[in-house]
Amino acid sequence: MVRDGYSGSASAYGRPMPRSSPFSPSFWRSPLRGPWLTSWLGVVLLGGITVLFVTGLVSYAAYNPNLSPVNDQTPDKGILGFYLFPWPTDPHWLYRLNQGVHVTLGITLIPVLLAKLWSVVPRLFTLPPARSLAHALERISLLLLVGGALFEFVTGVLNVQLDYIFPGSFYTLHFYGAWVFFAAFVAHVALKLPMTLRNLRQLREERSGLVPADPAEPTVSRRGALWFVGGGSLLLFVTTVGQNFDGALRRTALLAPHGGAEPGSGPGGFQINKTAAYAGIRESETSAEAWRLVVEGRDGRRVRLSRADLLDLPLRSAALPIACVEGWSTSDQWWRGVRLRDLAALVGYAEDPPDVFVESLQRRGAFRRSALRANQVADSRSLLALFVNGEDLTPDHGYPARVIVPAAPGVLNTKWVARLTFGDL
Ligand code: HEM
Ligand SMILES: Nc1nc2c(c(=O)[nH]1)N[C@H]1C(S)=C(S)[C@@H](COP(=O)(O)O)O[C@H]1N2
Ligand SMILES: [Mo]
Repeated sequence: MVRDGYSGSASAYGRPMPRSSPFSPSFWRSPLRGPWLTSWLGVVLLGGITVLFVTGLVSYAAYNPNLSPVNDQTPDKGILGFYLFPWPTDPHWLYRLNQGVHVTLGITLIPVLLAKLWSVVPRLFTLPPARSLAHALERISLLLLVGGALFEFVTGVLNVQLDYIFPGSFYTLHFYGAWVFFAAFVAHVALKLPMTLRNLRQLREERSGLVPADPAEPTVSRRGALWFVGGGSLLLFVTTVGQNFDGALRRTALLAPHGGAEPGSGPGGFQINKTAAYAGIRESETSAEAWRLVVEGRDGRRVRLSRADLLDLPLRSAALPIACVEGWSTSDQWWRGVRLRDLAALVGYAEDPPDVFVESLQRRGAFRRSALRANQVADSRSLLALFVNGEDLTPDHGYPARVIVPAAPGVLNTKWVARLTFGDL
């Protein structure tokens, strides 16, 4: 048996491994394995995972986590938050685009990731596990790379499909996991890029431990295998991307999370995240007699407004989408209500409106409170909406009143609002 010093671990214990053992190089027989396939899959992942990492970090910034603890799922991030910036309100579809790309691309890359792992799986079996300190370090970096990739993809998919199964902790796990995985990824790319580029340029493949010692008969060409992987990705893409649109296109999103409330048709017929029933909102608390909005501001100024009082204030319109961190979004809906900056003016902030802390009627649940930054309050399209698409908000979309802010993640568009506290946070 040839010992190539790398995958030739079969003889490391001085006796050959039986062919039935995955630690034996002759166990892996697919003639498709080799640096050409691995390099092509690697190049696709290089582009795709870089975009995933960037859109993921941007998604965290979009919450304005440094503004208030209620916006921050990862308060112990330390220097990993170095890049955070005040989230803008333009263009108004910014979060919709960012999160649509993040989730759709992540799902589309699953076949590529699995194919990449398949293409290098013989390398994951080496005995002894580490031959030297350098080799041990390299093995640990591969563990972080492969483990990190699987962890990020699995937690991401579980979150969008099972609807916050790890409430709160998902964001934290996915955020820290992204840094560990990406660090290992950068190291891996730095080590493999020269070889990748040579493999893609040359016709003759480099000598590589991936080429099987004892190849089986091919049943499909390498190009065929790449098309197969690409076809899988395409299938996932066309059954996912529709969740960012309405109507017939949305119905193509077979993989989008369902089982939630059906939005139905009519003015309120767009996707609902949590229903009023789920959030424990009772009709008795939202009625004209019962519901009051409390607005607090400078020097303890405080007003209580009924829905009728709000209707007497100047009403403004804005066409804005709902874009959820889970990767679904709606097209622009036509909202109508009172500008947040006009409400700030009622409690002593006639100029330069400050930040605002928003509280819902909802008593439990992670999204019952949120904080908006001064630039978001100041934007004339930021509303306490009372109507959507020409009619009263439906109970599930936040009746009697909800926040809607351009470019912000859905989470910050608090429904069933009960109190607004203006002031620097
Ligand atoms: C999710 C991301 C990735 C994972 C989980 C992954 C995993 C792996 C693993 C476990 C190996 C075997 C390691 C070894 O024995 O040295 C490997 C080899 C390799 N990877 Fe990656 N990789 C990823 C991304 C990439 C990228 C982005 C590139 C290209 C820039 C790339 C190019 C290569 C090459 C050329 C090899 C060596 C093939 C050979 O030795 O013949 N990989 N990869
Ligand atoms: N009070 C309250 N507001 C909330 C939520 C919630 O659970 N409770 N969910 C938020 C999330 S995560 C999203 S994506 C949007 C969804 O709004 P929609 O159901 O009207 O589409 O509402 C946000 N506002
Ligand atoms: Mo959301």
